[in-house]
Amino acid sequence: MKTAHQRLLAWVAEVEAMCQPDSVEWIHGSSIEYDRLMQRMVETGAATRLNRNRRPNSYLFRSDPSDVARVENRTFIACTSREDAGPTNNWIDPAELKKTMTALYTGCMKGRTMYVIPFSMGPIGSPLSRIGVEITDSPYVVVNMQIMTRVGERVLEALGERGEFIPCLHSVGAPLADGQEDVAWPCAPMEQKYIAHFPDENLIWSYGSGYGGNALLGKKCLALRIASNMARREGWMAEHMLILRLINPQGKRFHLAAAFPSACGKTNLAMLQPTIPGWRCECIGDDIAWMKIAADGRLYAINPEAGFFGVAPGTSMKSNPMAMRTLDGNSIFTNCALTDDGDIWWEGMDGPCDHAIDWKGDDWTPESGKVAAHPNARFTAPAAQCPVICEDWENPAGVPIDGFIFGGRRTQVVPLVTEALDFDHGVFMGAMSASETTAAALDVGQKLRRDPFAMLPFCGYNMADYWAHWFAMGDRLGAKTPKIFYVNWFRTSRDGRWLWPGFGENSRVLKWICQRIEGAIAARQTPIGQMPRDGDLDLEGLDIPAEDFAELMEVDRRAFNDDLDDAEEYLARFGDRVPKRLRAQLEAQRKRLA
Ligand code: SAT
Ligand code: MN
Repeated sequence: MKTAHQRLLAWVAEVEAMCQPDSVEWIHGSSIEYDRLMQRMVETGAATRLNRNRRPNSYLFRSDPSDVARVENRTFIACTSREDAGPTNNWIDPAELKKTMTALYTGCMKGRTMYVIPFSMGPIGSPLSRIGVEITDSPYVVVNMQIMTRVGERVLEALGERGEFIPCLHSVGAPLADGQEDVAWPCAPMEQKYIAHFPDENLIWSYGSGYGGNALLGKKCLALRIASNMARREGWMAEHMLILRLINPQGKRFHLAAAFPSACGKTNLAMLQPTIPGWRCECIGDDIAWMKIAADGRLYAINPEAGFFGVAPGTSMKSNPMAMRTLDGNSIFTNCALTDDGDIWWEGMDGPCDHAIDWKGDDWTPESGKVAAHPNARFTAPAAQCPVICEDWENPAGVPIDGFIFGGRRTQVVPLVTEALDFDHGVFMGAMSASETTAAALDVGQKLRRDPFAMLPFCGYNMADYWAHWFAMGDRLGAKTPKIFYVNWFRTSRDGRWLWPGFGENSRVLKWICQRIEGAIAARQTPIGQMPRDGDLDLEGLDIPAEDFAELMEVDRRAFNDDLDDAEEYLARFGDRVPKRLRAQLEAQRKRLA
């Protein structure tokens, strides 16, 4: 591989000496190389090629049943002082963690190939982009990185001889003894898994897991945990947000960035098909936004990724037709079911399935009494294949953000849509966000948890300092701060029915949001923020009983007051690092609710 980058070459040599792979391969980023890797994995049994007539150039992988999602309890922020990681992150002293992990890494790639993947987060050449180099012994990681990021020679070219890169070391943690046969999905036991971040030196070390955000290190590890640290130091923002462009019937464009926790519908919203006449929606990103203030004083966002790593179950022509069409080919499926005609299937996909091989490789029928696809089964697909991808999705300058949306999965209490009274109040809304947990993380149980800005598992430093950073960005943006909204698509009635149809119908809420951004419409002030006046939300053609709609928009003062008590307790965990402005917002909300 042609690079004269001495620091990179030295790091690769150092890792090779420590991990002792059988061979080293640099990833060039060509399709021939991709096909060759896939072919090899089909031969070893790690991958299944899907029926070419149904889904060309697509493959299915089954993970080890113990390695199916991010492991938050094994994810560490190893900065010098524990306080800088804050109470929401797991902390280990960096020297100690390096010692532990060096022992694990020593000889860990025996019997395997070590791949070196130069990758760019963001369009190559954008001032907002950052370069990383992932070393991994997992060919599955390589092919996923090839879809999720821009990889290979063009990245090395951009890096030059002295460019900055973020070293990302990954191993599945399963060395092979001489002659030992490999398994389809090698990984290490839970107590040996470490997803480690060293923010003081922009370094990522991951060991023991081959799945998703634990292993595709450009995504959560670099683009969120490390980037959030860099963004704070350098005055920009790295957020767990989708980015979309809405176009109203007059052709006016609005750019919205929305933060929801994992598996709460970011991909669906990012590819939404508006049900209201004349409105169009285009996708820019479905998971991560990097945002910077440009010369005109406004906030511009890029999607640092090049693909979608989306939750498969529940994705259908009804819930997300644009995602389904994105998956027509050139895609990777993990832990989905394999149908008799060599295609994939999952719960919630259009049409039933009578027989399949389930995600564990076992025979499955609807009578089996278990799911065919794992709840956190994923698809990996190139963003460029999305039929509604925005023409500006790779614009190096990004798109100007008009509004932020926060939200989560709340079956109770939180109404359909609220607008913050001002930017500070919006930061309060974001900071106090809570959501019912999903299958995206393996070890968090099923409960309601606070997930500030949907960044709980992804903020690479003290969350209280992160809130302060939001206030600081607001101050710098001044009159050009995006408006802030809070939505909840998931509220149910007292008898357990969904109160809102969701999916494409969410365009009705987005329309109101755009009208508010334009200043085209007034709103009704409530103790928790601005809400649509009667008749302002476009419900034409929807058949929602008036009582249901009233329940959907209900602001239960008692419940919100109780929530503030809980919020105060939550804030106490952060001690005096909590920004005074956040506490002031809490007090103001209490007064309004009184
Ligand atoms: O596995 S990932 O972390 O990439 C997906 C998610 O949990 O959002
Ligand atoms: Mn995510």
